[in-house]
Amino acid sequence: MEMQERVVIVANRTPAAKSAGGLASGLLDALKRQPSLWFGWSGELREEDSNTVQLFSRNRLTVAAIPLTPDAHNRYYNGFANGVLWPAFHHRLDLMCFSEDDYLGYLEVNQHMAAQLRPLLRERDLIWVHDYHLLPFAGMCRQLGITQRMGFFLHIPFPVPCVAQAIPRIDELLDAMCDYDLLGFQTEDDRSAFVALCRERRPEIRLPTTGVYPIGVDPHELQREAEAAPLVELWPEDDHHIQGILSVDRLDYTKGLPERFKAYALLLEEHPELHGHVQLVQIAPPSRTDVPAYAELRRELTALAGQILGRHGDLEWQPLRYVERQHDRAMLMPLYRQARVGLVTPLKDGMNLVAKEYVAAQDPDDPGVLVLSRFAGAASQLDGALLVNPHDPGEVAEAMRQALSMSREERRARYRRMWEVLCASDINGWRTRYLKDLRAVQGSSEPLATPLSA
Ligand code: GDG
Repeated sequence: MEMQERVVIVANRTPAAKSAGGLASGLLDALKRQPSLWFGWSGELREEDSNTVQLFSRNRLTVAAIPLTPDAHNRYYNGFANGVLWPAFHHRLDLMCFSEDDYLGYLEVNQHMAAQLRPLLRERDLIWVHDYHLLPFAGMCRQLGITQRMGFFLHIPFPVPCVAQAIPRIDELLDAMCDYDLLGFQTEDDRSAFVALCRERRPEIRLPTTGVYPIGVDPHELQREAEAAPLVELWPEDDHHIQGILSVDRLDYTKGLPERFKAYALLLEEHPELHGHVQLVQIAPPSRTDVPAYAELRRELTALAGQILGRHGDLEWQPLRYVERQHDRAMLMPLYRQARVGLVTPLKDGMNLVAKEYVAAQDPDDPGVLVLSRFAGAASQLDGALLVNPHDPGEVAEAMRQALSMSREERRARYRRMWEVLCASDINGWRTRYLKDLRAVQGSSEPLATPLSA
């Protein structure tokens, strides 16, 4: 009897890890129905015995988790992945901090992971590798004689060529990416930036098949979660009813948090009539706290929050609530539904699932308004949002004002357009389209998928 196909997910972290992040929430939703193996780092740092693989099962998903040594993890994760690739891919060359030693650590961990995965593989596995931590993983697998089909999906943006060329070792990284059979991107801009860079720097290399697969959510399930009675009523409908603006982001410099706070301060400055009637709730759990740029951001943000509270607040009204504690999704969804405005203004973002979750959570009869950065991948799909330049505080403040006063009729019309997009490109479609294309790939270098437009 022929063995059933199995999908093998390879990602930096296994889903056991409790951390805020789009990759885990996006993929876990997608894996409910398929026999699959998820392989990655357990989150555990150990000096010795780094060859142990812990295996456990969750329904149809088996998780294989490996520990890393503190030194390997520091060079691979903090050093190269988050000290070079993350800032550069988000167009923040000023924050990029390269060291040869970190780069070697990055390659070593990729090689180590490939070696640990090899004995777990079966002949009919389809291997689907995720994100910038694992750009050279396919090449390491091929060197070890792993022949199964391998695809890669980049969750973050791909930088435009003039920025990408500044990344040390970019040519080696491009060559390594070309060892995959299928490269998936969030938007057509990302895909074409990759292809343009390869044509410019590696004209002789054979490009793998590339495609565009904007990650989605499960809108119906999120809607159900959002309808649940909220554990917290943020803005009770009493005499002093306050209109809520909600933002939820990992505390990351790509998410545009200081710029957002400045735009909100400007709104309060220019519209004193809103005082007492509006409140911004910012949920921002810290992440990557070992990377220096993140500690600096946290200091800047808490100072700005203090300024807004001190300047505009009074004994009866707090214009801002700033919360670092992480909340799980079931808790978040009813909160999204209470907010008149979902404020999602990253400076650059691969997709941004919070934008899609906010829309999915709304009451169709009386929905809130999404204010969305043009530089989030989600902006290529969600044209019912008020699209803004997050670097322009005046523009963001004006969009907030417009959202707060928008008629119910217009809110409904905008919501309906976005709801249809969420349903037409949901998380299950994302997974099945990608895997179908990975199965079908013949080694052509033509783009396979066109963007699912709004
Ligand atoms: C990367 C790319 C891309 C749950 N509790 C909290 C929280 N969550 C969930 C949210 C959402 C996810 O985490 C955050 O996803 P995003 O897409 O907004 O952002 P990244 O973590 O940067 O994800 C991104 C994504 O991968 C998927 O491809 O869309 O562009 O950067 O599902 O519900 N999030 C926060 N606080 C919580 O307490 N911030």
